[in-house]
Amino acid sequence: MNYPNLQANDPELYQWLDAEQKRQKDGLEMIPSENYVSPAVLEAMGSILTNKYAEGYPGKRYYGGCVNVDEVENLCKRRALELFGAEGYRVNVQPLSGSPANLAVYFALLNFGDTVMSLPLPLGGHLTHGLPVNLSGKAYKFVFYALDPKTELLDYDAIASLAREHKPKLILSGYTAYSHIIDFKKMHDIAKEAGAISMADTSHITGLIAGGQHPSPFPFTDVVTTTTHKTLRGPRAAMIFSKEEYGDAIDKAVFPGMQGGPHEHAIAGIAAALKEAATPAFKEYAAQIVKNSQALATSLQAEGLRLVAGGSENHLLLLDLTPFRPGLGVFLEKALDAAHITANKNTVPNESSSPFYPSGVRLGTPALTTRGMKEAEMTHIGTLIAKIVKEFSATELPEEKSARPQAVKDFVETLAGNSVVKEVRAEVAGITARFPVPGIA
Ligand code: DSN
Repeated sequence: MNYPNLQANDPELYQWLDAEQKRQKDGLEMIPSENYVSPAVLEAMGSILTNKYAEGYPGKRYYGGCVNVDEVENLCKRRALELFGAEGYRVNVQPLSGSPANLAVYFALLNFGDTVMSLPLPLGGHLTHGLPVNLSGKAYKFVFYALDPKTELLDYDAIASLAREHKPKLILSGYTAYSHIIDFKKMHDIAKEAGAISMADTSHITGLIAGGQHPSPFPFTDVVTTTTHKTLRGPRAAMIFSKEEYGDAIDKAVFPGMQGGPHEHAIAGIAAALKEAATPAFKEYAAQIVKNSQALATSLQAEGLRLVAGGSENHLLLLDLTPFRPGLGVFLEKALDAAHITANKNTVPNESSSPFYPSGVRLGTPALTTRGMKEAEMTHIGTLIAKIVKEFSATELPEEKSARPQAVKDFVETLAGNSVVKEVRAEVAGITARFPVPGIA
């Protein structure tokens, strides 16, 4: 039991933390953007630093009593620059999360209406990479590049020619559902040729970069943003690295442009995670994430399932269920959930259904690797996922849009009594019992 005070004083709230703790322990966490932080990161996040206001930056605050948080924030920044060998860069560790970090960069370096190039969300981009309903898509003119329709990989020649045509002010790389290596140097060179700022949102793969498992965007990319809670295994927060010439504008955009007081407890959590990420053990962890992802891909493919772009070179893979039924992703997410495997529905390239009822499921290995699972477990888990896919592969998404929510509800109700779900859930319990979660007693 990790929350004795809540348990004693607020049982109404405690019950949900307790239930969530059990869910995180008893299930296979396979959302590629999730992870389990260390007890040290949890301590920092739950620390008394949450009591402190510190608007401003170290040495230039708008509040008294910042002597200690100044040291925490400076330590965090030093560790961040050292970990990535980011010489000539400045880092801002105050963004509250990834979306505000990206918006702060645009706010700092662009005028409203300026042209930006990115990969759209349905192909693996992000909300803040220009989705029309997101502030990014409303405030700036996004021109989208696509993936090569045959290989489902980035087509650098096509991106370069689009950049020549549109002359954007900023070109964005870094994705949320791309399972292969990104050539950040090529993306930077394309930007420079077009007279654009190069920006990489490395959120998903920052831990792999730190661990030497993915080429780095340093020391050439103009601006690098990242969340800290994915493969980096830190708290829910973000950082912006920028070449010195952009540093003042970015600092001003974060505070006072977009945010007030920074979350110094989260900054302490980032500092703790960065120390861990600099160890040889973290390098091994990053290498194992990739080996596990490849073992999982091999297992799923051996079961006859289709992976977008033919597999995985990083921490994630995208299962395309279109060959069974368009729109099957939503049902599969629910069925996996019932079997205690947590993943998320996702669009696939050339999606033939819709973003809310997509045809894919995104899977990842960072959290399972944190628990110590290796290739043998991934191979086994691949067969379990395939069992679920095959059991439900004929599930039809109604043509009629208004009938879809009820169809999903009805489907979920059938899951508790399904024998394949029960069988897979029992096997999942056998696996999770052998691999404790750090920080969960
Ligand atoms: N929502 C995150 C993800 O799951 O990929 C990206 O910010």
